[in-house]
Amino acid sequence: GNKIRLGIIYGGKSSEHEVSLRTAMSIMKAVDADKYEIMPVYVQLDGSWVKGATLSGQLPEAVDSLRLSDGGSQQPEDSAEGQLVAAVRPASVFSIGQEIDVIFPVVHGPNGEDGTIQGLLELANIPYVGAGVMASAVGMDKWMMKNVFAQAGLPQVNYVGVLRSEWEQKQEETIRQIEEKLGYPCFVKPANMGSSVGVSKAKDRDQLIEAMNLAAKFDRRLVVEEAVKARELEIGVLGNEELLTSAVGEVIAAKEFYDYEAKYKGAGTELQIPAEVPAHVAERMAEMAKTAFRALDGSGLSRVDFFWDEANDRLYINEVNTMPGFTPFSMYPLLFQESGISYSELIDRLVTLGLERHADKQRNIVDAEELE
Ligand code: G1L
Repeated sequence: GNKIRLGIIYGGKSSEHEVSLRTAMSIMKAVDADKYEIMPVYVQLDGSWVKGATLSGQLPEAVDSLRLSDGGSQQPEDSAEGQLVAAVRPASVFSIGQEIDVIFPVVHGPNGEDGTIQGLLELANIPYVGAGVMASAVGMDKWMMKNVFAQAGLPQVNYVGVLRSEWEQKQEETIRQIEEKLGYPCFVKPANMGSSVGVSKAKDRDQLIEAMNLAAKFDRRLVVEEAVKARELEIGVLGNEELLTSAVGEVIAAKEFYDYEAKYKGAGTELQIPAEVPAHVAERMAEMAKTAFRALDGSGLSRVDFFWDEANDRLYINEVNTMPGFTPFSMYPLLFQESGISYSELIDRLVTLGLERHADKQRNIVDAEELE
């Protein structure tokens, strides 16, 4: 039969550009060439888009060959790598949509706010893999995510949301509120960052002020959390309506906390899969992860992160990641590998789930006149 035409949007303006390139490469290599045709769409560091020639069979060998460039022309031309490339506008997904069946978005929104790429794909009516606009946006905003968890009755560590303007205008009052509700040590985080940029731990008032000032450089919405002494456990969720959960993994950080370096450079962290935890902990995690996924209205996949206070057997949900690390060596794919689903099967299933979610959306009446 006909091959599935899979678009991959990768690169992007964000700090995760290189991670995105490596992820896109892994996906391209893993898919079955008899089943898929790949159309690469590279978002350059400056935000401009370049569409590559369709790949079927012969795949690029090196990540560098994915750094498509163009002569600034809108016409297709031969690139240095001998591939046909063309500069395109983000809005040209509207025409790309004619040439592909489903898109795998491996890129954060141009402003680091998620849901933007998904919104573009919604407008273009193109099926895509993973979370929709709302789940992507909420999953990117730690403050909003905590509000959603609270509403769903999920246990989480105490937190305080602070606006940058509040911090700047009412510093003393804010400090008093944080000390009263949380005390020390606590974590201060910008609400919007996918990674751990701008995050720090405060052990006293001076450190809190420093941490707040740092986080306020990255977002106008800040979250302060109680720091609990706990193990960091993670689980994968796969599905749209019917959800599968994976084995449980543990992140063992050698550093003071799971920081940007550790998370992205792999320095000082170790993944333990499966985690050595009692069955009742894994079972509770699976239930809570599905509750969280549904509360956010996730689709396709999510990695759900927890804190487990072993001494008191307390489990707290930390966050849902709708765009988790996704190379074959990342936690999410490794968790499903442990559960018997290989990397390429995972991609197959995600593509199918994206197509199913799109078909389900097509059922909706969007114009009341259609009823008449
Ligand atoms: F499309 C999926 F499956 F939803 C998806 C998209 C993006 C899964 C995982 C990711 N991950 C990334 O894009 C990243 C971790 C490389 C950040 Cl740029």
